[in-house]
Amino acid sequence: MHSVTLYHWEPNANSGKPMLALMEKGVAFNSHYLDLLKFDQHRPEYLAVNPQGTIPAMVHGDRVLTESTAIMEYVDEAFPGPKLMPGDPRDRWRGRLSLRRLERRAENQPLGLRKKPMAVKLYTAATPNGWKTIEQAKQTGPKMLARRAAA
Ligand SMILES: N[C@@H](CCC(=O)N[C@@H](CS)C(=O)NCC(=O)O)C(=O)O
Repeated sequence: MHSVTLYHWEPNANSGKPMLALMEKGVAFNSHYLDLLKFDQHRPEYLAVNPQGTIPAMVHGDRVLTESTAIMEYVDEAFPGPKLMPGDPRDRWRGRLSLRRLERRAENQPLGLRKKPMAVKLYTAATPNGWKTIEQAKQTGPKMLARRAAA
């Protein structure tokens, strides 16, 4: 079977989605961590994988897949293991609706290969005082993630 490599950050909404799908299916994968706050996603090695400079991206054999929801659907169909989507069409609709809502919330955050990693924008929205600079985010971001992981 072809090997699977997942390029991801912390298991937040976008990176966590394909991670969960792979783990639920029992698919072994190589984990390639990119630190958004260090702009790893802008490095030429990664842009050669995904020129959009966003994560997650998954490489399966010679195929590069992007877009977290589409990756989940691919994982569900391409690998054996428990079905991730329910059999009943109404339940599938409900599942797709939840994912679409999640995507819309993420899409409302401006994307930013360009100047600021999206993580900074997201956490700016999520923290009471907001992060005004990338430096601030770098200082408090890892602590916030550690707190979240410990919770
Ligand atoms: N719609 C895409 C969004 C991917 C995305 O924007 N990911 C963020 C991290 S959660 C990112 O890579 N941001 C990098 C940046 O903005 O520089 C998906 O669902 O995969």
